[in-house]
Amino acid sequence: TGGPWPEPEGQSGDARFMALALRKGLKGVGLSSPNPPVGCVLVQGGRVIGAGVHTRAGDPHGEIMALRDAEARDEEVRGATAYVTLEPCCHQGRTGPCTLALLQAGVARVVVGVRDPNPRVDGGGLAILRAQGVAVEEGVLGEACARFHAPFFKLIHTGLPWVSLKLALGSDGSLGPAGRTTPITPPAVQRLGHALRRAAEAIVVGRHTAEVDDPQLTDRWSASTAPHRVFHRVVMDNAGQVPAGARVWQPLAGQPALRAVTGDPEPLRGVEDLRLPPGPRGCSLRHLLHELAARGVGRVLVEGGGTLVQAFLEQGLGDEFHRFQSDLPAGGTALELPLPPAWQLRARARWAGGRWEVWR
Ligand code: AOF
Ligand code: ZN
Repeated sequence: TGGPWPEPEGQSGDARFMALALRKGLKGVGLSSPNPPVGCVLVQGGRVIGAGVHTRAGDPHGEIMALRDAEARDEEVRGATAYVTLEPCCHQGRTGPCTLALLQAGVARVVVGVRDPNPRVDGGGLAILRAQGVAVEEGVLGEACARFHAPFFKLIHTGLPWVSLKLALGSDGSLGPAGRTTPITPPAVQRLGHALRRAAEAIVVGRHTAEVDDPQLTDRWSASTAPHRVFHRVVMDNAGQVPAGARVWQPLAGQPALRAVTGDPEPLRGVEDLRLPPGPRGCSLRHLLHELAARGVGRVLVEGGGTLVQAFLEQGLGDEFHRFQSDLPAGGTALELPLPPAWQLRARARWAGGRWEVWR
């Protein structure tokens, strides 16, 4: 999911423990939205005595989970250092404030990756800790932490979820001949694809992809490890053309199927229609994103097809692009992809020398 993130093994001092906090935070990705998946590690005398992560809005924050972990392990928290990927909150929301909990537990030093841009926090957490005599360090692995929490920052600043775009292309830059289904990718690449789904709370595909590939768009996250996870399966089907028998419409627990429409097509059993105003191409994608945000979605994965990914790019509504590149031609026409220059590349795979290379 995402990455590459700094490996704790390759770091020393504060950076090493912050890398551990990031690794812990990764466990909350896909679960915590609209909240950030904050990771926290407590260290006493150079030894980790507790770790925690925020995995659900309304549940305790990462810091609280770490304090509870240390307590459960019978560890002494007084005088410890807390490593937190995001500035501890100082407000009373659904939970909190974490600053108070850290102070009460007697934590002596707090190392923070990046400030919380939430106007209710925004440096206030750091100020409170400092005022109470806690040693505060800011910006340790700051860039990595900012990148890790970028989806939350975007949600706070714009109200829109983070949008990852994914396409598998041939060496000719094409998706293959029109109307053919996407070639089956090897297990390593399928795993990467599923890791991208797992990091998202919604998947979106175009009508053509839903019809030609007939995918289920399922998430393989086990229900036992994350029973509250909701994975929205969305098809852009303006005029309601995807047949009622398509696999994507089959009901799945915790994975609601949504149909984005502009008109008033015949309703489908078990499928919720998102009625959207028309946009530059089909439905308004901006409205779609707002609708998803209203359902608590903080991360969206757009898996194709080419036209839909192009539409997101043209309208400046994508945040990162995952390109799965083969070194064999796919045999269609090259797809125009108006990628911004400073594009974030989070993961990719390439067919090279007779095998797939996968980067995380
Ligand atoms: C932290 N640690 O693990 C997280 C934080 O409604 P609440 O109480 O859950 O507060 C949500 C806000 O708290 C969220 O918008 C963000 O500013 C901060 N998230 N803060 O100290 C955490 N998830
Ligand atoms: Zn908090």
